[in-house]
Amino acid sequence: MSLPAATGFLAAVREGDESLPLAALATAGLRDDTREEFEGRTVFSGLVHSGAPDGARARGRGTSLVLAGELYNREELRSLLPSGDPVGDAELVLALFERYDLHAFRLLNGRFAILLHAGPRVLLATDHAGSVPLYVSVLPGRVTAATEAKALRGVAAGRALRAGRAVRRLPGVHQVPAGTVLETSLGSGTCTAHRTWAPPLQRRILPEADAVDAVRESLRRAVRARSGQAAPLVVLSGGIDSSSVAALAALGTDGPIDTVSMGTDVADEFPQSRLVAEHLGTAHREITVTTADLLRRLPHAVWAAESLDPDIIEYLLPLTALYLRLEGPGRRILTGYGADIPLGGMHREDRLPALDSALAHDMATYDGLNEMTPVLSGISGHWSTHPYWDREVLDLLVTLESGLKRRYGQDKWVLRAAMGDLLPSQTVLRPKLGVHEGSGATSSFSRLLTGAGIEPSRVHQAKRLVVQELFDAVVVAGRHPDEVETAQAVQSVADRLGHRVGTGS
Ligand code: IOT
Ligand code: MG
Repeated sequence: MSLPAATGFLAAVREGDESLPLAALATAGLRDDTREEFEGRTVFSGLVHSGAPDGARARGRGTSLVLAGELYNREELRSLLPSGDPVGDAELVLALFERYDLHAFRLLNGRFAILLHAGPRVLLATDHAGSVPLYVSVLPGRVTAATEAKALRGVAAGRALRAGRAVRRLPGVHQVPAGTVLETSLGSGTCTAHRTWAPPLQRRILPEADAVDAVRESLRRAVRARSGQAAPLVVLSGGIDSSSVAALAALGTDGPIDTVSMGTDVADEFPQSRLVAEHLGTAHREITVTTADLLRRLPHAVWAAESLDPDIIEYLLPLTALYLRLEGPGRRILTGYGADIPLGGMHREDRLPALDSALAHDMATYDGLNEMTPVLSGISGHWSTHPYWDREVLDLLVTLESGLKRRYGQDKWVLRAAMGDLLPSQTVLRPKLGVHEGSGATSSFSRLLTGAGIEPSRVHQAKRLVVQELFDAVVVAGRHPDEVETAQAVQSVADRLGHRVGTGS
């Protein structure tokens, strides 16, 4: 099977037998709705699946579990249980729960969101990175959870939860934090958060050669665990992050892997990605999106990511546009996303204290941005996964002392050194260019705003307001992004900002 059993869900546990919500998710795929009774409780699960929905569900005595996503340390986990036991990821987690209770979630390295019902307890769990967003609404006697906030818009307003993050203009809807099990008691609706992972604060000292070997080996495992049976597709910019993923995927696959590179009429990284594709012998494609089409996809990026951060939306916009152009059956897509966070790659100066500060800041603030959400590719039926945010890779990269990241005048040195023999030297030495720069997304969005009369000094503020307006349309009001126009949101923000200037307020 090339995709996880389920890529999204809406699930509900009710005391008694009440009417249940419809799973209105943006994630595309086959749908399966199941309703079961457990000792007076009704458990509903609406899945987006890839052909075998039962692989995403597990049942025990008085317990049940639904899982969107997948695990990457299955073998390790299975070694904890009597042999021959669970097959699918959902069954594996439920078996571990029977042994470790909620501490089972501390063992998992994966990309998942889970609802586990065990008698009067309902547990909601995210992976260490919160990479599959999970939202919940809780009232006494009723817990409803979904992998997309918009799916909970029709649910009766839940109570305020200190343990979760409130979602803009969706009363009672909260996002479960990254690396957390939210334990709710069905009868009273009380909630407790248990942290299962936290970003490491300490730094490790390793000799160069050991650090390089450790990075290569952990990334190799992460790529392998994510590659599936068929040849994976790597979204390739020709930078060191995605080129390393492609190189390791090619190394672990018989026959050529697929790569795809996206560009616009104003900017692309085609020559740089072609160089890597030729070097690795991949089946490579180039997809050009016009700037007008790119900007028209802003509502889709917000719809998929449910993020209010304008910088994040700019990173995700070119990827959204690319995924929407990938036709055919659902593909397993590997990206180089996230490497810059633990390696300080967005940081363009030489001083180590500044690099460490940027890193500490980024590791303390990623939660809730939804930049790694699978819904981005899920709206076109694909499944994306990010090896640099594998739990083991991330732990290693974060903790390496910053002198290994910035060394000999290079950024991300330890990664470049680890991949030196698998890639062209030009690629290994290539300086960072963000996807928002390489596609012209940032500059095109800025020009759209200044063209609507917004002062250059207020462009960033205006971007935030445009994203907010789009969020209100496609998430809060539940409109389809095909029916929402970027130009209209821009005009309305320009009017608001212009008006404020005019009235001097
Ligand atoms: P960037 O690293 O440029 O791109 C992320 C991934 O998107 C790449 O590794 C690659 O797999 C894919 N990609 C980029 N450009 C193309 C292209 N033209 N064609 C095909 N695929 C492409 C922003 C960034 O610079 O992305 N993301 C950073 C930082 C996130 C900041 N977040 C935070 N502080 N919380 C990152 O680490 O990826
Ligand atoms: Mg990158």
